[in-house]
Amino acid sequence: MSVGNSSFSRRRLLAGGGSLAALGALAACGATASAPPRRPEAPPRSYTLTPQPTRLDLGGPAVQTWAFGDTLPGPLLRGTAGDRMRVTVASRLPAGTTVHWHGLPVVNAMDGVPDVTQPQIAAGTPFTYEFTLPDPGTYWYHSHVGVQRDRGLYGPLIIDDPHEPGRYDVEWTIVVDDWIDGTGTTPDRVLQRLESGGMMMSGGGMMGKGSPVLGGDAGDVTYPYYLLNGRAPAAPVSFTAKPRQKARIRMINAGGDTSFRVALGGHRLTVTHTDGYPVAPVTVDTLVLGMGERYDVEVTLADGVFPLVAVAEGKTGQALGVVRTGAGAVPPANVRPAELDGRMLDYAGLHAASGAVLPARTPDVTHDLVLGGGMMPYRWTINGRAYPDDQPLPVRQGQYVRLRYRNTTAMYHPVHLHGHTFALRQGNSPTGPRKDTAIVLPGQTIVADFVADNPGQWVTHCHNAYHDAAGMMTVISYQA
Ligand SMILES: [Cu+2]
Repeated sequence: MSVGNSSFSRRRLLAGGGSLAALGALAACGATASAPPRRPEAPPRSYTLTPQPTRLDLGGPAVQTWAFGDTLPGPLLRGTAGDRMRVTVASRLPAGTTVHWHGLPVVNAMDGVPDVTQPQIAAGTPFTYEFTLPDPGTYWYHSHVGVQRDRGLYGPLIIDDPHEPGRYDVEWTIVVDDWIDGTGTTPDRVLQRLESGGMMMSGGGMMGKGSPVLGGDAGDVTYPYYLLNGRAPAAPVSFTAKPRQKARIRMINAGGDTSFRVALGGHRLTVTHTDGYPVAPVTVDTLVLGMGERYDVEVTLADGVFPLVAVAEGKTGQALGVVRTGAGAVPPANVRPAELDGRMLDYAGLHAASGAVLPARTPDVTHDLVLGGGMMPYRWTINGRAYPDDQPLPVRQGQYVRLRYRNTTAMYHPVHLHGHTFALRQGNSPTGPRKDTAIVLPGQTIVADFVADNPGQWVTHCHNAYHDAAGMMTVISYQA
């Protein structure tokens, strides 16, 4: 496992020419150039999260796991852009933990990465995160220690737009997940088996059937359950509205090793945002949500009962929710709406909305991140190195930075950048979508541009929980 013990690594603090003095200066850098004006009149939105061992009913299966409190997903954290948010993490876990605010460009010391931005939080020693909510959108939070987030340690975080035009009548947030914890094993034991080469012998076969959409292997782990808002398809969550109402559906993939193909039976999906940021609206039948990615879609609801399906792409099984605007029976757990095989969203069809375009510049610095490694041995690398034996990539404040993620492996990787939102550059298009997580298919290179406007030590890593834990992570290191 790449994540160390609970001691705070001085090496990380000092990595890449940074200094303790520079860390001290970070407080002054809290409001980055892109941060909205604070609303000093508003008191901080205060929450307490309690990571703890608990028993959860998943709608049929009951499991012993770790979660924030006793709900899955964890509590919704919500505020308006410009608000301060204060979250006290009071752990009851038998292991150290941290919380990462996925997609939010918070001050570096609040980013929740063990050994990089803070020591792990121990039971009995609460830690308070406080930050300004930057851009509006759909975000989420999760543990950043080892494979803890492949237990139940995740939840949604929504930032409202003070200028939201309110074009929809109802709003639903769905969090999809692959589930194995408490079903006779734990994510830590799954990782141990992968690292000992023993996953091949586990029941059901390891690789599943594969996925043309994902370029081959669909994952390393076979999961017994797929969940939508913490429920197995035998007991799905219902979303109720009236016919002809406009719904905004916010989708978050909290999965450890599974991308989901999402569709709503009887409806098309108008995609309005990805990873928090607006896109030029595009209407599709289905989309694939990689681990860590988010999409917001708008739907004008028909009259009846409709399955909201998230198929485990390239695997066997699905998560299910039910949209209800009229009378009718709950769809069967294995329902397969035809929209799953209709027009699918792809990155080439996504363009940043006019106000969200990151103007292209000649990069001041370009870094190549070669994604390598594989199953035997179970080791995943960036530029040939497995974290924490990585080589940090230097940047300087104010630079226009280009990251080129090149996938030389036989498996896809959803890569995630902390502390910044990049523009995905495609060919000569100047309007690539703004994202913080993007799938890199086998053999593919993606180009992610960002402005270095948030000083600190920021990790970038594969959002497959097992690849991340087996080394596919490095640090974007601001130089003093
Ligand atoms: Cu990966």
